[in-house]
Amino acid sequence: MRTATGSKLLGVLIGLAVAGVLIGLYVNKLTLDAGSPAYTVPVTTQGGHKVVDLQIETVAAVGPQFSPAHPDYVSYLVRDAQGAWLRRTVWRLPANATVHVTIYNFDSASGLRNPLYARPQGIDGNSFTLDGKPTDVIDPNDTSHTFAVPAYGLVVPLSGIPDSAKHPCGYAPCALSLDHRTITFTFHTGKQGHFRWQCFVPCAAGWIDGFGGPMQTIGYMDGFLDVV
Ligand SMILES: [Cu+2]
Repeated sequence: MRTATGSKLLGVLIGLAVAGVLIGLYVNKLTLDAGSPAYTVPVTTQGGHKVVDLQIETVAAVGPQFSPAHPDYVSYLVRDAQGAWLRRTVWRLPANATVHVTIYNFDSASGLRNPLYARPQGIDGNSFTLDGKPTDVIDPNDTSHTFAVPAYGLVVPLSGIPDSAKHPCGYAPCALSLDHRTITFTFHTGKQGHFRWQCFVPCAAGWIDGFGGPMQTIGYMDGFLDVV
């Protein structure tokens, strides 16, 4: 009797360990599969202080040019100094710097699961500009994506384009002549480190709860700030 219980327990423990390892391998695969090389954001110095200009676009479908394996993945892209869009979501930033961010969002709204994120936090003035207008809260249902850096207590909700938009972007890169919203804000990096950033809107259409695929793969809706 005792031995039977003991071997049952052992069986359960082995089963749990195997499941844990498999989950770990799966997450590791997702992270590395479409992992992103780092993009070093150019730095300027103003009055002895480091300043960077980070330009990003968010798109409903990344397209075959950037991701032949997953053209329909929702994604972030970064703009380099020459104006070219790159599918890189690991951004190298200087420590103790001011970061001016411009996000062009070409996607429509999915809505926030947690309405608290409709109010920006962790940015200068806890306010951003939305199409040029100072904004400190949006309707949670209008949210398309968020840009969030949990280690900084930073979250910015990105308003979507209306479903009735006449000139939506198909595949990235999306030209600024197509329908989009423009969001600008400023934040500051502190000490050196490797900080995760991510979207908190369940925007991955076709995945369980909208949180699979591009939402859990580095290089689409997630990345890192490499603060050096
Ligand atoms: Cu998103």
